[in-house]
Amino acid sequence: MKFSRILAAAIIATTLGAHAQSSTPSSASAPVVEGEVRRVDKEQGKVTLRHGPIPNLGMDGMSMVFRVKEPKMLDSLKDGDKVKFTADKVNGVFTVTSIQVAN
Ligand SMILES: [Cu+2]
Repeated sequence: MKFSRILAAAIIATTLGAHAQSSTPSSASAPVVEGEVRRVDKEQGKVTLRHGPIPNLGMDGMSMVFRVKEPKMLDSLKDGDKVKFTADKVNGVFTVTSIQVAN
């Protein structure tokens, strides 16, 4: 009984968290991070970025693949672009929530 109540609370918390993320402007909730585009995958809606530290995700600098919140965000990106972006964990997936070229 106790376990199922904890589980229910966790599910509710997760749902509320997802709601808060989607209704809050990303620029207000996540710090802007500098990065460089390594690879754009429009079919999969993904981008590989070499990025600096991302404090809200507890990450140091590295190269990794992100999902993008909107596929059209990839249209203005190409390999080698210097970018400024915000990232968050959306439904358990590291996701770029905003991005702009900073050349
Ligand atoms: Cu990373």
